[in-house]
Amino acid sequence: MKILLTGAGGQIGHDLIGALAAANHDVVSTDLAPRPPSHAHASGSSWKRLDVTDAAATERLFDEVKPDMVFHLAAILSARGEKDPRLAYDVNQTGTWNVLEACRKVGVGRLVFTSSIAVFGPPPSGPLPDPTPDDVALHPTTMYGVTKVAGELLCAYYTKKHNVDCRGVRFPGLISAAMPGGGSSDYALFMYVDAVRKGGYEAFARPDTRIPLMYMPDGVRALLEVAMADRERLSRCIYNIAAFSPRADEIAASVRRAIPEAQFTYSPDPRRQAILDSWPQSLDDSAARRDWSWKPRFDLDAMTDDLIPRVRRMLELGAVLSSH
Ligand code: AKB
Repeated sequence: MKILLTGAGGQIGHDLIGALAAANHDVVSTDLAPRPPSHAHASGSSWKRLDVTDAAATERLFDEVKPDMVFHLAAILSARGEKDPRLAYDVNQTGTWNVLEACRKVGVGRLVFTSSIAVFGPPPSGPLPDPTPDDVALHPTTMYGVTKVAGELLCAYYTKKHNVDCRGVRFPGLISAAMPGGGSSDYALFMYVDAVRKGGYEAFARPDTRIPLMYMPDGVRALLEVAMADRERLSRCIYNIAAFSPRADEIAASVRRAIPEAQFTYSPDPRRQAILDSWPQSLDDSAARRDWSWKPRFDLDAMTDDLIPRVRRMLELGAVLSSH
């Protein structure tokens, strides 16, 4: 199958390109930026420049490539989006519109959308139910969340009206040995990275912060499973998926199993803490489990055991990550 990725230079693209290529798909990776050195493993797949905010360029490239399926990953995440809401609106909202319109005009049959737990926020009537199901009223508190809600609704609209078969998942905070990109959930990854390279980490979140998290291999598998599922099995377009929901200090304890000397302190950043506090503590993913047999493979400690050697390798290869 010919598969085009938008935003391929980000954290998900890093692992998704390899998984698609391993399954013998013909992968065309696109991003505003050139292929990052961290994506050198994907040098077999082609890389093209695409700014999804440019409608004409998006349609032109889709027409040239004529993909069977598009994974739409391009997005500005929650923390960066609050620093530059206009940019988040342009990339996430206008970009998603442009990608859907290009699919409609060029006749791309299927689009896979990456939504997020950021679509949720506390309703006026009280806290979110825990676990939070797929269908609660959505009250996002960030521009990222607002645009992801709109993207989900556009996906349902294009599926119904324009025969573009859109499906996708609401990702928890994703953790992997790759560059994160301006998310509020990044504290969780930096607990690993800074424990390895500095012997500890000052988290920008409180120790009792609890949000849904997922290890990237499960996240990539979820995307592939929902992408390839028979349409008749899907009762909705976008699904909650869940793996584990540790407190920040439980992540620290898990890291200390592997690096006993690692020191963790907590200095909450009010803006990012408010975003984290607005998200669900855990997700109900029973619809994904029922419709396409979704099941995570990694719990917190299994992720820790697999991830720490990968973080070591990433740092040896010279990745430069800023903790803030
Ligand atoms: C973020 O923190 O903004 C993202 C997300 C949870 O979608 N990682």
